[in-house]
Amino acid sequence: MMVLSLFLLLLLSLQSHVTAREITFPPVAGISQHPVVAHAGDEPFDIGMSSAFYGLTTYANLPYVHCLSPKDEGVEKYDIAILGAPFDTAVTARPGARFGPGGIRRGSRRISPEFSWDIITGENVFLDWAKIVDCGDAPLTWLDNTVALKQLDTAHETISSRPGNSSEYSIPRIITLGGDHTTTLSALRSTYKKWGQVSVIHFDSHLDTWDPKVLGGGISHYAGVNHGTFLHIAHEEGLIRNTSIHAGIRAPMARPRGDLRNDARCGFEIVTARDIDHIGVSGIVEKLKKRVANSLVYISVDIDVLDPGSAPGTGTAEVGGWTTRELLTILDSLLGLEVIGADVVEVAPIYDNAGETTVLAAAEVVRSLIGLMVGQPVTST
Ligand SMILES: [Mn+2]
Repeated sequence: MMVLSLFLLLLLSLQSHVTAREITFPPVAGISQHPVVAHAGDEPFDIGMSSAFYGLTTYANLPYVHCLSPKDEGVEKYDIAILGAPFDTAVTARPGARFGPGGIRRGSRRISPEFSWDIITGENVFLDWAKIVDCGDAPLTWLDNTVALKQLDTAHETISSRPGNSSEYSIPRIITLGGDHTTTLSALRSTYKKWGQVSVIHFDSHLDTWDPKVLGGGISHYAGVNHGTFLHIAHEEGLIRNTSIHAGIRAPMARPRGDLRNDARCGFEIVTARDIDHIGVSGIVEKLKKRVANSLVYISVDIDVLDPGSAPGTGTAEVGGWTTRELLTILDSLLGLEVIGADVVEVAPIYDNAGETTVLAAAEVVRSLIGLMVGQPVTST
């Protein structure tokens, strides 16, 4: 009897211990803009502070701001804006990147700005000087690519025309979540209006400087504007400097001499995917930094720069690419460049796997890009 009583007492004490732990749920991950107080037992606790998995999905649980409002009144200021570009009707292989912005946000679901100190860089990019917000997606038609790009041009101009929140930036920076790679053309048109010509660091397995006559077949002007020609067009429009560079190239070409000659004419040098086997990550970083030195930089990351083993969820996958770790190290090592715009494109979640390998990688790439914007020495603007 005595033994049984002691056992019951022990059970009761365990029960009350569990209940007490539930009541005093520790305030960790997650930023709560609108704290919801609930009761577990007798004590109230803030649901928002107990989990990153609540509310509507923004990139990294950042606050949503209606940056695309036609009015200035009532729109919160920001320094770095995340903008989705759900567009995939200018691809040459598999479609699906219109769902990229939603996929990358889903891949970032676990990221909580308050719980993001990075042991590698020693920084929490979200809690530095910059106010970072998610502007949602630009409204883009899927029936007319010319109109869709004009809509995206307008979205970029609207977002970058508002005053920055801090005194560090007079012009807010935008990180675009693609969308197929054609969406970068709108971003470059917008950066040209604000900053003039920029050098592009283009992470991709493909050149994307193809002449529209080669990739598009010269069928029509409309057909020639696509995700494999946008850098050719950016060059023709005078948006980019001739000190640009590709990184991770390995895809097949139509006419090696012609394609490469045209690529050089568009202002690009090439770092191939296999260069990493010869000169390593540090050799690649050195090449990239040297090429764009002393100029403003736009960084475009086509997720197909990664090997399909690291990022299967993309439209035109090419084997023999870099790992996620290699790409993140290269990106983080570019600290010090003046990055005035960036994007992560060609994420097509339909081809991703159950472990969401691609969208998790894309979410981390976005975090590295934010790090370059937050950590860079601000000089001209
Ligand atoms: Mn591309």
